[in-house]
Amino acid sequence: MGVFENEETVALPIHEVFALSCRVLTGAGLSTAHAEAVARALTAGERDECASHGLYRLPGCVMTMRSGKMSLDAEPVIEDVSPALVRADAGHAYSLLAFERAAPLLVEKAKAVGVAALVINNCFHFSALWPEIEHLTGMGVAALAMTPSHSWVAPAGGKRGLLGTNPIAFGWPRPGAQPYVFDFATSAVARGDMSLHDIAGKPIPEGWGVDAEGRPTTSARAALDGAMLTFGGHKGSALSTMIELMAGPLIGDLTSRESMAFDDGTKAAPMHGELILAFDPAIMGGGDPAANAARAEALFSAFADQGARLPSERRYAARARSLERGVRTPKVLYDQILALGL
Ligand code: NDP
Ligand code: PYC
Repeated sequence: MGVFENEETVALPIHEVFALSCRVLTGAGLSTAHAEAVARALTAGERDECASHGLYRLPGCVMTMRSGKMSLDAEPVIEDVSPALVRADAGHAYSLLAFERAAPLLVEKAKAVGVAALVINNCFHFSALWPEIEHLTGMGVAALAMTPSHSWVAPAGGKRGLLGTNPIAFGWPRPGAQPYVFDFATSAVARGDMSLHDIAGKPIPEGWGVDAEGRPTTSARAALDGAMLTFGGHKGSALSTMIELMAGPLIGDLTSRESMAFDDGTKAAPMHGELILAFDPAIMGGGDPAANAARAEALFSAFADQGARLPSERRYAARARSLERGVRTPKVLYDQILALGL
């Protein structure tokens, strides 16, 4: 429950999270195919207790749809560019359907040539990356994904928004076990989490943001109005810049600053591109994939040996709980969804 610990909640079975999301999205005019792809992502986020990218996003999705900038029904156009490259043009619709439609060709290519890339262009992007990464590890490949956002984040040494919250996610398929997956913003925290602190009226830790004058702040509102900070100082700043370049100009799409200019004050989700790479362990590892996989497992076991946990272990535990008992959504967020009247 995170920042809403001890607040009133509403109990929902998982299938109702999906149904509610579909109802709201189609009620606001989104095509069924897009609505179901978006609802799958929101339901996964709620199920895995990733509050910043679960049901909380639904009002923002509707706001984006009403911005006048988005296509509510564009069919993704998938192009087989070369033996190792797939391009999906989302046509100014949400990114998720484009990913789902292009993923089989990406994996087919990775399994044919060892490594392949999926470029998604012209997409509105609001989702966590781990559902896509898990989709790909489930098809037997290792995967790396990245995307810019809006220019809310100051570079190390600066105090004004320039970079996005720019998430990067990686997944490693594990025979007989849930995949190793990490997925995090290159800002100290996702903007969604900062906004949840604002809604809950909770202070933020030092190091998450600065106010409009560039002074350190523990007020979520002041940091949202000022600038967010990167994680790890200059290291997060450089990683974030790499994401701007690799999932921006490299793939012929917008940087976070350009996405913010495109938005022009409508407060819609960022609109830009996404880069996803897939690696086939059988081809890349040479002779003995089973031995390579076993060496990876030895690395993972050594975490537990010293009491450390792997990224995604919290998520997988939350998933098991939610599948058994349903989810508990903070009432304040549920009420925001009902207030849409859809
Ligand atoms: P966190 O800082 O919470 O980091 C999340 C990652 O770190 C998860 O993989 C998490 O695993 C892992 N992790 C956390 N604590 C530990 C620990 N003690 N030991 C090992 N691993 C740990 O998340 P962020 O706020 O940075 O990002 C949250 C989400 O926001 C991401 O899913 C990201 O994709 C999304 N996002 C999307 C953007 C977009 O433009 N589309 C922009 C920015 C963020 P676990 O989940 O199991 O705790
Ligand atoms: O939480 O930083 C964020 C975010 C940006 C776009 C989608 N999520």
